[in-house]
Amino acid sequence: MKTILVTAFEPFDSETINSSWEAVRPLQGCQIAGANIEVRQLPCVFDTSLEQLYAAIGRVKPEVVISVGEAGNRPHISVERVAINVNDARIPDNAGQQPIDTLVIAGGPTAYFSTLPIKAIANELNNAGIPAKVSQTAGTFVCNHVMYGLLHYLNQRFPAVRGGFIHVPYLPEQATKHSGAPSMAVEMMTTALKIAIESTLKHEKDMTITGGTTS
Ligand code: PCA
Repeated sequence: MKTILVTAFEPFDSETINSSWEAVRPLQGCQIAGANIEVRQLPCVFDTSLEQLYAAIGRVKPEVVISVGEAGNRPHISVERVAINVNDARIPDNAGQQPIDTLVIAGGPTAYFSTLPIKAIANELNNAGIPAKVSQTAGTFVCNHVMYGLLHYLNQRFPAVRGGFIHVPYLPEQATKHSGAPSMAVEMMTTALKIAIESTLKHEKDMTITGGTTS
């Protein structure tokens, strides 16, 4: 049976919960479209997050890796197209590190494209009544760092394994503390991730450019 590794993050930026973890946590041990789902929480810390991700890939041996993070200012599910080789932190991470204009991987290409079927995922989410878009930036904080490190690692070590990143909005209970912030119910986010997994298993390739690097 295929295994899919789904990661999410611990809380950061003085939040007590992280919407990505709340959405991903219920998927542990689920079977979706004949695949077994393994979930892991990553620390919101540069480098340590990647060490833990690589260790999880080594243990779980997944066919697909989907990393999920919180983007509190976005109203929809963001299916990320590209990760860039830049760390440029607006705030310190959970270990107090705040890299400015450093490389994620020295000597790595400028960027990696997601190898998930990003257009198919966004379309199928919208067809299910869930607001979603392909996003052209995962930012320059720990989420982009994890997406870049994931795609670099898969490219170098496990080229047959597909991977990518999805950002989810705040949960309603988080949005109450940020005036005017958009939010989405956790059940809708979890359903969205199930659809993203089904869509990934259904579409080996997308209509868009996937799997390449830019240098
Ligand atoms: N969101 C942050 C890091 C952890 C998370 O959930 C980001 O978008 O970089």
